[in-house]
Amino acid sequence: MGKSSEPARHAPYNKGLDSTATCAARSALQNASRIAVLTGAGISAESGIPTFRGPGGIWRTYRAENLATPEAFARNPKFVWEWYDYRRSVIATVGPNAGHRALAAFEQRGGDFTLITQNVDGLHDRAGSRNVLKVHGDIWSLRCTICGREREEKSARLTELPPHCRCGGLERPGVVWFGEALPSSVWELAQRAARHIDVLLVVGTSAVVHPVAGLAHLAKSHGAMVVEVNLAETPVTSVADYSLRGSAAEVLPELFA
Ligand code: BJW
Ligand code: ZN
Repeated sequence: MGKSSEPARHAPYNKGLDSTATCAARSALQNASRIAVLTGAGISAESGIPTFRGPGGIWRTYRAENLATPEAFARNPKFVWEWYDYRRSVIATVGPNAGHRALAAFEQRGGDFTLITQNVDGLHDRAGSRNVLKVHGDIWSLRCTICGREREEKSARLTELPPHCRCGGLERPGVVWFGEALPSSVWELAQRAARHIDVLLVVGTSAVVHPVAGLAHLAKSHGAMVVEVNLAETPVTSVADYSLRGSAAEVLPELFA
């Protein structure tokens, strides 16, 4: 274990992977009965999927209003679908990284564990995680705008753009756009978990998109310890007991070692 002059309980930053904060967070996770993990785009960055904000982020190149709103889709479904088709093709060529795999392995040990993700890429599933609460939907799911039928379509490139349902209706990506409600049963489970856990681990999210951004505060106000893993400071940092500055693929295997 490395040396740190900060008291372990309130050490805000780690100082290298073997820091006091990392060791304390690891032992909190080992001793906790109920754990939830909230992930964001940062966990998939080392797999080669761009994040949304920050350097190289998707929203630095594209305007969210033109691509990730129901209004944009209503205006030009083909344009929106071309972007999603492209992203699906990028995701299909990459795989889960050590961060995804560490979470899947930890879940397989058994116990009360909830994985909540804002990511639509499906990399947690591909790493072997079960019962992933996908609060922003799934890019591999298509939903009919007329009859509501949902189907999974995993081919990297769709044959028809925009795709249509067997009822003839236009299909949309099964993701949550700005201004849309989160899938209610999934969101309910995520909030319930946040209220009943001992430790919430928040990984690779800028924590600026609501309502998910409020989960760390909800967990904290219900007595959970909050541990953050991120390259940068975020609004979660102020409520986190431990903020581990590092990449998800490096820190998570250490945390669950
Ligand atoms: C690493 C790393 C490494 C990098 N290791 N770390 C004003 C104030 C408050 C709220 C609002 C407001 N105006 C509008 C709203 C509401 C809006 C919102 O929150 N907007 C804010 C942005 C201002 N929210 C909504 O509209 C939501 N719905 C809603 O509120 O509904 C209300 C309602 C109720 C009832 C009926 C109707 C409506 C819906 C939000 C949907 C978000 N959708 C997206 C797109 C999904 C589909 C797709 O992928 O195309 O979800 S946007 C995008 O942001 C995506 C993500 O899931 C989400 C969060 O991003 P995330 O994961 O945090 O990524 P980044 O890039 O932001 O951060 C990456 C982080 O990783 C950084 O911190 C890096 O440092 C770090 N990192 N590499 C560790 N290797
Ligand atoms: Zn249909």
